[in-house]
Amino acid sequence: MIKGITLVRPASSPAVYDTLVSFFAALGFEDGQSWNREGDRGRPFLAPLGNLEFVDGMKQGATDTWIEVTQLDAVRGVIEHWLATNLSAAEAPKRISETAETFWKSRVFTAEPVPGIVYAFWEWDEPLRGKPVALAGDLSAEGAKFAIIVARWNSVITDRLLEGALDCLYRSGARKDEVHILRVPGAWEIPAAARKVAETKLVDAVITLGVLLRGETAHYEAIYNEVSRGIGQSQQETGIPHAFGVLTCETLEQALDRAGLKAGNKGFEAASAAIEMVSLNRKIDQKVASE
Ligand code: DLZ
Repeated sequence: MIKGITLVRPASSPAVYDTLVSFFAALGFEDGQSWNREGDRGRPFLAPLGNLEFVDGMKQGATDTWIEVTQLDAVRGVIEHWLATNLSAAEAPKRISETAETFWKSRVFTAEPVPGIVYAFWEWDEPLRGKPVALAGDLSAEGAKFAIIVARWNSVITDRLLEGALDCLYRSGARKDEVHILRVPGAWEIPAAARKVAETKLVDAVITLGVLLRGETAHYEAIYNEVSRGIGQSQQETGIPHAFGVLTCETLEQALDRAGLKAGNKGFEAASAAIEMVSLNRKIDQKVASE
């Protein structure tokens, strides 16, 4: 059974390798397993979908790497920022083309992070192309403001959850000065802080991070019920999305697994849910305004 396609692109020098890695890392690709062996190294960037396409009779374009995205304009913003950071003010604009319409109902632009290495970024005009359109949030955090409430109790875990949440937010385009981190003593204090910050309406979403360990927490059920109820209630009564990143685990080892070891990073997942809800809220507002 076919499982996936890997296009291997040898870099012409270590500097070119570093530049391309920096460029793709800025775009928010999922990281694959990097490798480094006696001078050889590799860094995979994963996409949820890939295909190999043969063409006949089509003019040779500027690139053979076409990266399909959602939110083309937001991706363009990330690339313009990367170019402005890594190249001179005179050179940066030359490395990105205008966004143009294609003949297959999409828009495209090209970017050239290294001279001669060009990538095309494109987006369908109508992503679902005729299928029933559901309103769904995107994973772009551009222009959104977030508060992260993180418990200090079990900080060896909650620090990793925080790291995961920040990784997700920044990779999705959130600006550092629009992400506010609030520390509270323990999970018990999360709902009150979440509500206080949500009531200000100065943030678009709140991300709650904490860890309750059953083995070490007296009245575990009572605390957990109150924390989850409080966070849910704050979300419903303020209308600000609250992502739930409070782990409930039997042991420290289990919690570590969920904070970046073996079972993903629940902080990253909570941040991703928050981003999606902010985007969905905006789309609902736009739809209401346009009808
Ligand atoms: C007291 C306590 C206990 C026993 N266990 C935890 C825990 O596993 N996770 C957590 O975040 N906080 C715990 N706390 C602290 C309470 O959440 C709270 O901070 C204190 O009771 C002070 O109100």
